[in-house]
Amino acid sequence: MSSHAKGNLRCLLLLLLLAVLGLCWISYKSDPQTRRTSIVHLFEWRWTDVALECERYLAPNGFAGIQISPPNENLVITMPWRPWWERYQPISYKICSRSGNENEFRNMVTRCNNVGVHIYVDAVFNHMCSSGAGSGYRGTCGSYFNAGSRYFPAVPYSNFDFNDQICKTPSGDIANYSDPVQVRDCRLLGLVDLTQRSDYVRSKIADYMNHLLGIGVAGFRIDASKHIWPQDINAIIDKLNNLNTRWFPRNSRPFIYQEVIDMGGEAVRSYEYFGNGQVTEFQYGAQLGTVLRKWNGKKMANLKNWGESWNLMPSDKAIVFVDNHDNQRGHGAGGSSILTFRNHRLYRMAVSFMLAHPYGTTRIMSSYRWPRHIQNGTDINSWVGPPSYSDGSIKHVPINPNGTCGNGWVCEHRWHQIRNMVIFRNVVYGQPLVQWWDNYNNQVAFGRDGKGFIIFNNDDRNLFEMLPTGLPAGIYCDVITGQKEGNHCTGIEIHVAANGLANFYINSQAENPYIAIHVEAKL
Ligand code: QV4
Ligand code: CA
Repeated sequence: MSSHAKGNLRCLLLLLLLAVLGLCWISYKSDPQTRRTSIVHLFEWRWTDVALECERYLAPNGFAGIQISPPNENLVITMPWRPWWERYQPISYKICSRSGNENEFRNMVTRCNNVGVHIYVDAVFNHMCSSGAGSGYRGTCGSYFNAGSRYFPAVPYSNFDFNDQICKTPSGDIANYSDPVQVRDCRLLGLVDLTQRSDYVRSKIADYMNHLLGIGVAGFRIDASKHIWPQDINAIIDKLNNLNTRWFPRNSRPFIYQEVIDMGGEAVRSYEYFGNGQVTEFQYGAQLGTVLRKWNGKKMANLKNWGESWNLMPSDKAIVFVDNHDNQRGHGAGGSSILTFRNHRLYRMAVSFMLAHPYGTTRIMSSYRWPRHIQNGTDINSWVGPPSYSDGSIKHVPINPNGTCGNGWVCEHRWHQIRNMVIFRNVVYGQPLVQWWDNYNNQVAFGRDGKGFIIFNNDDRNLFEMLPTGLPAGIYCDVITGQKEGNHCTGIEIHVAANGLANFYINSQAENPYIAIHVEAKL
């Protein structure tokens, strides 16, 4: 080959390399939501509605996954209407519940996986139904059971599979939360307690979970994990198959998060469960609620070292949320500081702070309305189940022309501030928190290194500040008062100068007293 030809070849190879690099760059650039980071709990939704929501809303807005209500057969309870919590009283592991049958479940998992939204199943296997439930064919699939004799033939379980001989309290119920043994081996709320130390029980539970994995679910919330020995959860996880390779890479393991309520002061601690996967961080919503409500002298400036320094668990272990289906109605733990959709102004700020902050894996609550009725400090209607017809069937979730939900569904995940912050979190993924600013009170701001910036005014005086954002120069559209549509901004525009400085004004009385900007919302 002449040296001239060699030169041409080299040139060609170089061009080819550049072309490949260019293609990679383009595909990277054209997919701003490569990393999806948030889970939404579609509490009590029907499977057919979940499937539609994946396709029409969750996938296009970058949601990573959904926590669904327990899909297995449960005890039908009428009081005279059906409480939401009947679903935490299993009768068998058949897939049929008020949310739908197995065909509808399979259809949902397929359709959600096809658009890249993963399904996380609420797995209830600490217990079966209440010991006082009697007997009969009162499961949601019509299966027979006898709670008194601990007989659940549709699994099958019999009295050998329960902790009655192992629990040492006189009543058989958990009496003292400072004794870790009875927390695990006695009955939670009188629910008949399975003995997960038995290989038979472990196998029955794993069979159920493997059935779901085969259908294509991506992981599990393990209900009442505090009441199961961590080593028993570990033994069950060891029996689980990998994720379905129709949608997931070979050898992918199920995502596991365990429900442990550790507010301090009890025998069982969340770190005992870290070896099995992630754990719910209930301190997160309780503390954030206290700060935003300005209780106990707390202020947003205190959030400068939010995270592990607040005695929260390590970030990579934590599932975080502002409220959940229990503490939004006074069940479980968390206390009065918990913010919910009812305090919508503070709630939006809390959820947005959570989504902007790098700590933890974030879960958004999506609720239904119920007629709250407080008597002597407790909500006597906290049992009220989802919007349903007189035959007990759950109502569908109709979408109004403005994108909100009808039929009594709150759909917090569709509030545009929350939706836009789910996108914000994806855009800033992996970027460290930088440029923290506060006024020593309740005006705070921080950036996510070159990708996004957020600023809050939870004080009673207006905010006027010029602050370094760390963002490239340009005009950005605030995703809280509006959003970028085409090349136009429907909200406040923020001008970032060449040196990264920008002026912010936030009226303390504003309906949304905060501003969030990110590089995908640059005009
Ligand atoms: C009643 C009495 C008991 C008595 C029993 C006798 O309160 O003292 O022993 O009767 O039969 C419902 C009723 C409850 C009733 C129980 C059994 O509310 O009053 O007990 O049924 O009949 C949900 C609800 C519970 C509900 C339960 C089962 O929140 O109210 O109980 O479903 O239907 C702790 C745990 C934590 C738990 C949290 C609520 O550490 O794990 O309490 N959270 C999870 C779920 C939650 C669910 C369960 C666990 C149980 O998130 O939704 O409880 O699966 O903090
Ligand atoms: Ca137990």
